Amino acid sequence: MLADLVPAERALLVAVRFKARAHGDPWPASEIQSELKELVLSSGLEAAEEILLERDRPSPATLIGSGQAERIRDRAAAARANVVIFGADLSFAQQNNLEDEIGLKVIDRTQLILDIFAHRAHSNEGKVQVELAQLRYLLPRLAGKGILLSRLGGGIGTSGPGEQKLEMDRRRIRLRINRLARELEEIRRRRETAREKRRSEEVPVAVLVGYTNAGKSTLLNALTGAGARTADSLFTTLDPLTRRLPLPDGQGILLTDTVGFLHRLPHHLIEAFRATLQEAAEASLLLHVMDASSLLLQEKESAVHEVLQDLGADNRPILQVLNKTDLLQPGDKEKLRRLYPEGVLLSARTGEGFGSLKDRLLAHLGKIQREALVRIPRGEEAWLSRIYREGAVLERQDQVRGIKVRVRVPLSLYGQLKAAGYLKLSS
Ligand SMILES: Nc1nc2c(ncn2[C@@H]2O[C@H](COP(=O)(O)OP(=O)(O)OP(=O)(O)O)[C@@H](O)[C@H]2O)c(=O)[nH]1
Ligand SMILES: [Mg+2]
Repeated sequence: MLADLVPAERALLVAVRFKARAHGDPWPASEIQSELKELVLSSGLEAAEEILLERDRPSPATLIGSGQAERIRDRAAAARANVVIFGADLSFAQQNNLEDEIGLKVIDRTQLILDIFAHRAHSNEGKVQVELAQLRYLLPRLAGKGILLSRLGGGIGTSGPGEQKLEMDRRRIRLRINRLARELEEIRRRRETAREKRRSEEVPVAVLVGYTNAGKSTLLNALTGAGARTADSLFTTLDPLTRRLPLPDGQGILLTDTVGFLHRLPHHLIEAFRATLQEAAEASLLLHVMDASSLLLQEKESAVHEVLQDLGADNRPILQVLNKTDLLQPGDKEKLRRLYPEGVLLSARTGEGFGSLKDRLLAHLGKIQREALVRIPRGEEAWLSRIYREGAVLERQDQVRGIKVRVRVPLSLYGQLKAAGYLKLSS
């Protein structure tokens, strides 16, 4: 990758928080600042110096005002930084003005996040989605036809699957966007077919969703031995990974791990990752994995809900999983139980709480009902009594060789009727 060829970049971090209500961020300034630092470190850059700016409202030309830009220039020089990273989004004009005033390359929050995604994309699907998001971000930033992206220089903001784009002009970028969008549509269709197949096999799917770094992949690994990559870093997982979790009832459930969320996640990325995240919108259950040891537990929870809403997945049943209980202080668990009476407290690291998670998954499966048309042969009426006991008979027709019934039964019984060969047509 291009970024690997250029000398390590030393970044000056500028966290920005506006106080005016219309522009405000509910997060405390210190947390905005530490999330920016985590993002920067996750992108592989060195954090040379950090500045926190609290302003009333954004200034149209430079976001932070000219006086502040001068201050940044001096601080950057003192810290020998060669790139300035803003923890806010900048318009094209703001970015240009700031670069002029500061005299260094300026990267905004969306570009930083896109860069991390670009480094993490391994699968074709991941690469297509990231490149599409990068190009859609860059297109309106090309001032005029013919201006080359290479003016951005190497390093941060130019790495990843989209790096060959450097020499492209607007027209070629549009063509490439169209091609990638078509490829993505193809991917979406393939995923849809795979989901159809699972639906027809009646396998329930639970999708692990949650804030980045909450421990989703660690939990999937601990439960199923999946071997997914985990790290104390943001956006470790990009590609969905599905594994079967056997449960004591002899059936099981499919668990799908996927990309983590972030507060103010760039819309470009949500759009681009729609194909991957569609799993969540159709899940039988969402396991919302939270880092119970985080000081921003509830803020992160609402950030996740916002993304789920954006994806049309907020109507799915949710099981709250409060992870990392091994890091809690005495007394924390009681507090969490009061805050999340429906939640499961567990530690993906130690295995504490896995039993109750499995019980809750079983309880969820027990609630899933299926309608079916069934024919019970004479002599096998015991099945019929089970159907009456565990489910409901919607229609009944007594025939010479057996009893034909339309039933609504729990998934487990449905599976057993199917295995016994009594299922006629699913309805
Ligand atoms: N102490 C402790 N650490 C945990 C636990 N679960 C996960 N972690 C750590 O938290 C960090 C993030 O874990 P991941 O499983 O990669 O998190 P993720 O939710 O998949 O993150 P993304 O893929 O980036 O969205 C890693 O350093 C894990 O070792 C836990 O129960 N206890
Ligand atoms: Mg992960």
